[in-house]
Amino acid sequence: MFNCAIVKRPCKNMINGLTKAGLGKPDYQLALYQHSNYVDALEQCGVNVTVLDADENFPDSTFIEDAALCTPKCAVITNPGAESRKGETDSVYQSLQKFYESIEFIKFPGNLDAGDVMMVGDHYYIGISGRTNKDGAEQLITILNKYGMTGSTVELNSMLHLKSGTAYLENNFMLLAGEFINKQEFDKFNKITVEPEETYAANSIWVNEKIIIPAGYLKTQKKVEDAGYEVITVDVSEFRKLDGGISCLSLRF
Ligand code: CIR
Repeated sequence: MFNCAIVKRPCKNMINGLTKAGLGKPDYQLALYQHSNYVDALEQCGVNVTVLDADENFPDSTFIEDAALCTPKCAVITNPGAESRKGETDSVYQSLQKFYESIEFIKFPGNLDAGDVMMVGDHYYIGISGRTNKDGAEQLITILNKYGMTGSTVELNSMLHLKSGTAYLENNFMLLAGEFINKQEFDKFNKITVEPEETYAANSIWVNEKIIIPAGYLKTQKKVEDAGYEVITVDVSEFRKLDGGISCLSLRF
């Protein structure tokens, strides 16, 4: 059960965010509109949403998920792998102090984007990616162990983050796309596989028994509904242009 979420409004400078999508620059006004629909969707799931102000110094800062990992026992401020994103953690640290007594930090030479971390109960899968290195993953596993939780690593080949292609939907269901479909680590889950043309829809989230998925991915939506879930869709096309989406836009705890 999540009671809280934190989001950060996109800044005008988001049009200069990091991307490999090749889908053109986001439309800022449309992004703002989509972001407020996203907040509405979280509220429909029963969470209290804190909205942080936009920060023009950090084009990618609306993808707040990467700056911290929120567990039931502690928060972990990350050390984002992209140079332009490292300073995003300051404001996230400040806001998490209101919610957490225990806050830990990933430190140099460890890099970690929390978009690479997937929570499955007390266990956390950590993607080793272009953004998260082994040192960062080892630091996180040591922190998790300190609080009675565990972690293990998953190697990535081509996706940006682990949760670009995976989502744990609770009740043993896992949504999987592309390179993750055949990963043996995930064989013990009931796999809901995403068709190649809908890969982007794997970036979805479970929030209090509802699943928020990007609008326009009808095959995935149907598969998730057939698994017994109520689905809420949100159009996040402008965030997709920056390789981000539904999970990247919030911290949930
Ligand atoms: C980046 O490249 O860092 C951003 N443009 C997108 C981050 C997406 N975050 C995520 O998948 N957790």
